[in-house]
Amino acid sequence: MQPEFIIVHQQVATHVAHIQLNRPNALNALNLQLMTELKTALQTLDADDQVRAIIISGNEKAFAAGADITQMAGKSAIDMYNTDQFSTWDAIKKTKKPIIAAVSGFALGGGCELAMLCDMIVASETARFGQPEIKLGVMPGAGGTQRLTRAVGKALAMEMVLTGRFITAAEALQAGLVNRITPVELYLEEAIKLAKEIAGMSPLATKMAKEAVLKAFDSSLEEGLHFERKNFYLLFASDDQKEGMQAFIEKRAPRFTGK
Ligand code: DAK
Repeated sequence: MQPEFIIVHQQVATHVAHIQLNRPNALNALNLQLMTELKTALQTLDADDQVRAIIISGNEKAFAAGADITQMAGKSAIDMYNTDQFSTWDAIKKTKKPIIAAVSGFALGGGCELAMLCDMIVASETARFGQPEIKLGVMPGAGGTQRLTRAVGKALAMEMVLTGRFITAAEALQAGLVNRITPVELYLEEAIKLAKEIAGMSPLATKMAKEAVLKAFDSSLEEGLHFERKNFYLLFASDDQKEGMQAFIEKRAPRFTGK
């Protein structure tokens, strides 16, 4: 069945797929259907050998202005528990291929959390990041207090979470939340450029490297180093390692196959 709230561009550049959140009338508010569609699309692209990097974007006005407030407003704690939205977010988190968020306009609440769930963020100058849940009488629920704090540090994270203040793209860059900023007309192009660069590497190595970097967030240094070492050794079992090193020696571009 065709998704209703996302558009999937299977091949926006060689080995690069693009998922566009597409609920423009609600600033791409993340309702349950949209999140399920996003999860399914990511799982499909993750299993597709032709895809090596994935971009998630919204539109110029909004990446996503948060979870759908109208859908949540009347819910009880038990409704929330039974809906189990976390299983969708957890499934998205399991995507092995690198994901770049291309953010323009609002990335708020769940929208900011979704961008942070991605591996890198390319932002347009108009991007605004925020965790305004406090103004709704709640708090971030999809990783905002944890990922934001790790990305920007305690002082700014506390301020954003406790006041709901939005930060600009420039502040986000300075704080380390985003990788780079572009003029609004170029943010998607820049994300594609970055994704293409990554897609030119060994797909096996990028997956294992991503996995190892993410390990830094939930392990001690010793455990993380041990994990890194395991993946490092494992890559010497791949054709891509032989090809990559041989290509260097022969002074030519490598041809990676993901084997
Ligand atoms: N939900 C539903 N509709 C939204 C929305 C949202 N988050 N944000 C905007 N819209 C809708 C507006 O209602 C409006 O619809 P119509 O009235 O035209 O039908 C349309 O989008 C355009 O919005 P505005 O007219 O408000 O546009 P403005 O430019 O004036 O203002 C704004 C833009 C972004 C400042 C404003 O829309 C706004 O404050 N939006 C709400 C931002 C917000 O509070 N976001 C946090 C939501 S709470 C979880 C996972 C995640 C979450 C929770 C649980 N689990 C896994 C369990 C996340 C929670 C949240 O994100």
